[in-house]
Amino acid sequence: MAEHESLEFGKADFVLMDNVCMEDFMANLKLRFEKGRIYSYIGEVVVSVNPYRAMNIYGRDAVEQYRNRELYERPPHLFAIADAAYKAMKRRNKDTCIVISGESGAGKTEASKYIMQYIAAITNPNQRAEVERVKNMLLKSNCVLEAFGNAKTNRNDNSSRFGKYMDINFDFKGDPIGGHISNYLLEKVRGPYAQGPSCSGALGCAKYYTTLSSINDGADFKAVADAMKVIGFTSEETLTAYKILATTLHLGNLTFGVDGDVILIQNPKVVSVIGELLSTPEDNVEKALLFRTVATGRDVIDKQHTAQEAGYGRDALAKAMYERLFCWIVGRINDVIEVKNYDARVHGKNTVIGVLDIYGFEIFQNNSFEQFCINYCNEKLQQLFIQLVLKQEQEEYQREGIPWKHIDYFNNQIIVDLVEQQHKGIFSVLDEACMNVGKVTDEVFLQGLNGKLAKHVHYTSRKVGRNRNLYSVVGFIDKNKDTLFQDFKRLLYNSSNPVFKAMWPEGKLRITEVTKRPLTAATLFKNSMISLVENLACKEPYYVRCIKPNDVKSPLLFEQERCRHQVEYLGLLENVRVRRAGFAYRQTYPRFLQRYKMISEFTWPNHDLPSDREAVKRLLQGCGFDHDVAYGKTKVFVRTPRTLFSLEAQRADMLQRIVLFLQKVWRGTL
Ligand code: AOV
Ligand code: MG
Repeated sequence: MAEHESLEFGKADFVLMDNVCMEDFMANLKLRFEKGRIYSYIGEVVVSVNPYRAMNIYGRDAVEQYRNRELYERPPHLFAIADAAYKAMKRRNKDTCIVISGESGAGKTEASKYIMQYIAAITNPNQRAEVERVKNMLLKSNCVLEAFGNAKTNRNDNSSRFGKYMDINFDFKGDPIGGHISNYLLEKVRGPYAQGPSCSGALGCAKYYTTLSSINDGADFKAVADAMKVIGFTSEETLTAYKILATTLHLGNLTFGVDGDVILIQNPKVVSVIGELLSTPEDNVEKALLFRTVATGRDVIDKQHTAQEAGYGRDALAKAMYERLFCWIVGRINDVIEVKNYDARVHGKNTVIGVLDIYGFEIFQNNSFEQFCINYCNEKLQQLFIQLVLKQEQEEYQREGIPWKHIDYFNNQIIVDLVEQQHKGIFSVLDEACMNVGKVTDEVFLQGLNGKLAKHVHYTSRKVGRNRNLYSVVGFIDKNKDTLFQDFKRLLYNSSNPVFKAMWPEGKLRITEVTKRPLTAATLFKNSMISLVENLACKEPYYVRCIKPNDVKSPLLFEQERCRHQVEYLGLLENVRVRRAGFAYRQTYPRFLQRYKMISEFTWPNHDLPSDREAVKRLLQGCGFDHDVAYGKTKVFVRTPRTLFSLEAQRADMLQRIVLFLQKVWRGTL
């Protein structure tokens, strides 16, 4: 129950809804959005609706209002959740994490920045130089990652094309001493290449051009250049980074043709520009684009591409260079922000707050491999969410010595298994199909799925049913193989620019030495998701669920259907139910008294009972609410929201009477 908020703004916490149903949930969400209240709670989960306008709620004064306060004392805010995560870490020595989810454009990245900003604002009161350095690095790293990893899409002008998980390490004083970034670079395919190789040329060009032009924008460009310098990139490295972006741009312009039996490049000038950018002879670039070196027994021969293969190779090269650049930048940032010289024996435990800014669930008209991966990731996070929320509840009840009753919920594990299970899951079937020699088609893969999964209750082939997410297998095989011809790796390794050489060490291998099949995109993604979830599962989680109110970036429009859909797949209603199945509200005894002591003669203005626990008991018995509460060791638990409303109403009533009384005293009329 948030203080200073009246019902004029709707219910600040959805747990306090009279009726848990979609209609009421949506009405409340809409009302709050229209009243400019973009944040709400479901217990300790923040629900955020993108305001699409500058809000004056993130300044220094706001920071001070949330600093060191309890969640329910102030109106819902990201700062409150950041503070809760920070307090848990500092007071209880817990590693915590903040998981931000929602679809493209819902406000995840902005939220993660406000959270970082808050943490930066409340730490290092003594202005220690080393801590300031680390903070500066962490904030600067964001600027660089955005410059290279974000682009304009039709859904978001500043869309992250990567999932990001950032750990911030704190020393025993609670000051940041370093960090680590993991990137989940999937969104490279969310943009230009999602449409398939055939039309990626032009689109890819536009997309990369936006990336480039956005960081070439005067001030921005300078900020990025400065940030790169601070992080320690040499000017040669920075220049090479730009050269890579430029190369991907030019690759997008390349077209192939055939003359009789011979394949050729239709715009050879582009090749010479690329040669220059890559510090490689033009002829080598041309050869790598048109031929493929293959080993047949002991012989090594140059096999000419078809125009289609060449186009595929060109797109794969652009993607791979961009991806490698991004991973390399992340690696370099990690080198400088990594915690150094921390001796736990001297300094005590080093604790962590992780911030996850990941791509949200998405279903389009036509869904392919990318949506499948993104949605698998979200199913997995949803599963973790349900498990942890329940687990947290359960643990709290145990800690407080309150009996716990089991809650039934939809166990998402079955969906997760359908995708990732060894030998039987969709990813396994896909990998198996990709291992086959000869021409493997998407159709063969589909048959494989039908063979193995026909009986699975959550798998259907070709049938459109309600509540089913439909994916098209077209492109799965190619996207999963994600092959970059060896010739390109050797080309880049043999560049006279040492930065390229360092980025592509595997280009050192000669054709006859390459035997190992690289891991498929699905396997890499699955492995990274499994390790992400393991990492999150051992931390105390806090959640921000972001909602995008409309598709036109309007601050005024709340598109009911659009929002309802998001509330549905984020499982927010289920979240409210889980939260209410136990106790809707809990508070420590002293805080509870602080808020409600005026409503009982036993506790106002002070009580003389042996403990705050006894005093709260007396107060609630006096009001007739004893049956609806449980008394834990340190907290009182209130089962139904109605009881809380009633307490709130009595409190408001009493406060008013006190005010009237004081006014009378003041005017001397008493
Ligand atoms: P995303 O991270 O969730 O999308 P962003 O955080 O980039 O979305 O937000 C998209 C845009 O919405 C921003 O550029 C802002 O214009 C606006 N916005 C979001 N949150 C706020 C806020 N709190 N106050 C004001 N404006 C806001 V993606 O990265 O596309 O999944 O891939
Ligand atoms: Mg983003």
